[in-house]
Amino acid sequence: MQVSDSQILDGVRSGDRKYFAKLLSICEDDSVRANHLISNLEKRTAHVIGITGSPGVGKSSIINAILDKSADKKIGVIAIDPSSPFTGGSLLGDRIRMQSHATSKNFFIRSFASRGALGGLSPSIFETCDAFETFKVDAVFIETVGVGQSDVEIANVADTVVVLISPDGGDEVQMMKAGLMEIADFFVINKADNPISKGLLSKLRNILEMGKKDIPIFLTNSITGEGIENLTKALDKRFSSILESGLLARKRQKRVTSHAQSILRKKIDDILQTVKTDQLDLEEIQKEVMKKICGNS
Ligand SMILES: Nc1nc2c(ncn2[C@@H]2O[C@H](COP(=O)(O)OP(=O)(O)O)[C@@H](O)[C@H]2O)c(=O)[nH]1
Ligand SMILES: [Mg+2]
Repeated sequence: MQVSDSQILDGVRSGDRKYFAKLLSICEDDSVRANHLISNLEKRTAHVIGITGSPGVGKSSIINAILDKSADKKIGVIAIDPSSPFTGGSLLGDRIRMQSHATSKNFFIRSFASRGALGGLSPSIFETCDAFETFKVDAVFIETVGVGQSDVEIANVADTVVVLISPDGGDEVQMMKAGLMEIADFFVINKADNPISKGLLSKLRNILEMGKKDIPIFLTNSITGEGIENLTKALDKRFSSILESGLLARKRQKRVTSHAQSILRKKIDDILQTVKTDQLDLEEIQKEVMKKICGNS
């Protein structure tokens, strides 16, 4: 069904989910049109929260548990699925995990492939966040893939980064990448039902004491919901405080640059896809790449 820009604008303004879903699809397929539509809509600042950590740590489950306790809020969820570089297909596991909320009137769950561009976040994540703000949600949760670049780059789009670790992932504290320490605003030890979590907590405390930042640690059980209310209260409190202190405004300013970078990266990636690299003459390949990047002038 072809939907005109004015139909989408009117639909989103009147709070119609159907038209908002259309706007989210446009964010994925056509960033120029998405940005045009978004710029014509009123926005309300939402707390953008990145949830990161290794696969299996409980990222989808914790978002699910937070939604369970947030019936009074309007929330958007963006799940970045691992995608196959060959087919571009994405796994739908996360969507299934959150399915119990998928039909709820106040929650919007969107999962899309990371599309494995040249590292970096897909521009559509920025646009999807902006779109959620035009639909006046209170918060947007972004679940990262849990491996590689998007883990650390989530700090370029989120206002608050929550790093999850769990006791069943081996010695996660030891293995934890330095980058994750730097971007974490909150640490969550999930699967607190596992007795090893207490030891993990003291290990993490020791490590954090040596660092510069004072990062709070939460213990949660995403299955029973234990510890989730503590976490959601702390997230709300942080949102008010970064709004007031001006930190949020500074983060959003930086985000504009990251968004522009992601658009440029995608453009270059698209150009490179069209260059035939199966020919052996490196000089020819180089010339062709430069011609495409610099244009025909
Ligand atoms: N025992 C226990 N299992 C959990 C908890 N949170 C998640 N899980 C389980 O851990 C597995 C991975 O969870 P998932 O949310 O898919 O992890 P993700 O890959 O980080 O999104 C699933 O089988 C969950 O049921 C928890 O707090 N306690
Ligand atoms: Mg998941």
